[in-house]
Amino acid sequence: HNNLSLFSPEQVELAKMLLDLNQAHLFQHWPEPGVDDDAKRAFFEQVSRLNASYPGGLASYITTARELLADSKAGKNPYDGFSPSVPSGEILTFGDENFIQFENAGVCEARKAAFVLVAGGLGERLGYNGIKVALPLESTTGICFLQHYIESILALQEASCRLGQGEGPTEIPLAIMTSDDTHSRTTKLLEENAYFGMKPSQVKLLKQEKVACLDDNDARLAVDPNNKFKIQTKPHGHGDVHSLLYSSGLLKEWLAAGRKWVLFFQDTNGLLFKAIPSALGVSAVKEYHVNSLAVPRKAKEAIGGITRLTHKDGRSMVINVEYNQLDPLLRASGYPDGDVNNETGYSPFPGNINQLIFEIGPYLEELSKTGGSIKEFVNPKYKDSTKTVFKSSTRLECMMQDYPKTLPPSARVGFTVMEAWFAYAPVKNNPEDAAKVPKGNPYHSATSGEMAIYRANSLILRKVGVKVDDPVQDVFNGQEVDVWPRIAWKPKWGLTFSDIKSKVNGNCSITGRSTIALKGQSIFLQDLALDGALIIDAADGAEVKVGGSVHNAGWTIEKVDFKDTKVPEEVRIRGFKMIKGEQLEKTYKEPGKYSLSP
Ligand code: UGB
Repeated sequence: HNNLSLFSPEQVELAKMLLDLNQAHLFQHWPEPGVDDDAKRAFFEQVSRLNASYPGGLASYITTARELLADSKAGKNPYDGFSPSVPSGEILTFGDENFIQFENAGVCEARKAAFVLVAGGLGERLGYNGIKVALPLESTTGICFLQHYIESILALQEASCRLGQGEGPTEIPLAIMTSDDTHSRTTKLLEENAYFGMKPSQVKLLKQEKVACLDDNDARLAVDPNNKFKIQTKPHGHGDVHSLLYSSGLLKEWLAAGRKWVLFFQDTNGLLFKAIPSALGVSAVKEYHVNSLAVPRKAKEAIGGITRLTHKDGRSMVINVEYNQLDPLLRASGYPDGDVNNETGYSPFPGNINQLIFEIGPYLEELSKTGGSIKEFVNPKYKDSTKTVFKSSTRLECMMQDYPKTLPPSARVGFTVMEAWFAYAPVKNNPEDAAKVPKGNPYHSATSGEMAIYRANSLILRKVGVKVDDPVQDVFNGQEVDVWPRIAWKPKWGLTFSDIKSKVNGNCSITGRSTIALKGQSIFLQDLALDGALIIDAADGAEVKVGGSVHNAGWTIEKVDFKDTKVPEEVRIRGFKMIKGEQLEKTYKEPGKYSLSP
């Protein structure tokens, strides 16, 4: 009953499409022509965006939704016909001969890499109000995750170009997937900090769009409860990254520029870059089209399990089975106890940390066929057992690690297991939920994320011969953690094991109450005995030898309660703050050779 002349021919086409898709209810409450005409036109603008941002458009979205909702209603198991078994992958031990070889291979290869950070999620589980990449990685240097990631990529770029021979790209690009929830704050963080030293042209932001919500099993689109001229939308999941890389043309551009690898990573894992060089080395040496990083996983931990699935018809694939599906799948297929720890104290299924390395050539070839759409799922909450009415609207979702599900058996899909202490310490859970995590399982909180960095750095320095005191136990925000000396360094100080080894000489020791921050590429520790706090900042070209006995009152850790709203949110979610009592702090701004020996 609306006057069609109010609308452009494209808008009229969109209206027809919606009617053909059985979506007439979207117009039923529209007032007569002349009333709310602008809002009606805005409605079509939204429909146009929803149609353009989904591979195959809204028609394809609704068709898939109907199929998946019918399967869900029928209780169809997505793993029907598949039986799970424990796969075998490359297992790396930090610092051994094998690891060092893979690290070297990875650093050589890195100049041909491109990084993709998925940062469109708001982190509801963490309950933090800002964007997660702006959170401090640790409170000794106070740098945020994004700065650490960018500096790690730049350090890798520098090391790779130094080692690499012949022609090849000299800049490693970084793409960041944002969403309406994170886009403007991510842009602001980058712009206010001069891109943390990266060239602005090296960084590309790709914004994912939300998808339409669904009200019933017939995939009728939900009207936004706050605006009757709008379709309600919700996030589609990190799987959007594939279609965005494809539709933006970025992947093609990277391949044309001679790049070979794309590395995906998540917003808050402060240890990740310790594992990147060796994992990339595994991809290069083993010629993996797809390489997923994994860590030993405690049964029922909220990370997916890497599983071999073998179908009755003989098909077989190694794939992530999401944490909520692994236990039921095991129980239904000959493991009556489900997902349980074995004699090693861990689940036999390694945990997916969603750090993926793809070879660009085969990846782009596959996306050219699919447009980047990957297997989706739907998770409606039904009102009752008839499964006809939803408690609230639902939507299709997708996960980036599901990409290999549609690959042919000839694809070389592998995985690499790393020890969690140097590869995985995400910040995902709020203090209250973290405190409820079963004893022995990782907290994945801001508290454990920071403590994991000190632990990893302490263990790495021990491996290169530094005497580092044992940790002490303490409790912050209800979580019992090991507190190691607060050891922090910039990525350019120590990117790889060999790199770190070359910077530590003689008899060095660090006491348990100490803090050390090394911010510079060429800082060499020589017979250093540290008992207190030592902060060294050295510009590129300044070579500083640090030795002798450094003793001062140092920095202490003071507890903070997460409910104490007087304290900034990023501090109270970790449950402590640093009290900077006394330190030896030196800054070297000019190139040259220096010696610090108090
Ligand atoms: N993200 C987006 O960019 N867009 C979105 O729409 C959603 C998320 P979560 P999740 O390593 O611990 C994953 O919410 O999905 C980004 C794996 O599925 O932190 O619960 C978001 O910003 C799981 O198998 O994690 O679980 C963040 O950077 C397991 O590996 C990233 O996607 C688990 O991560 C992950 O989002 C893990």
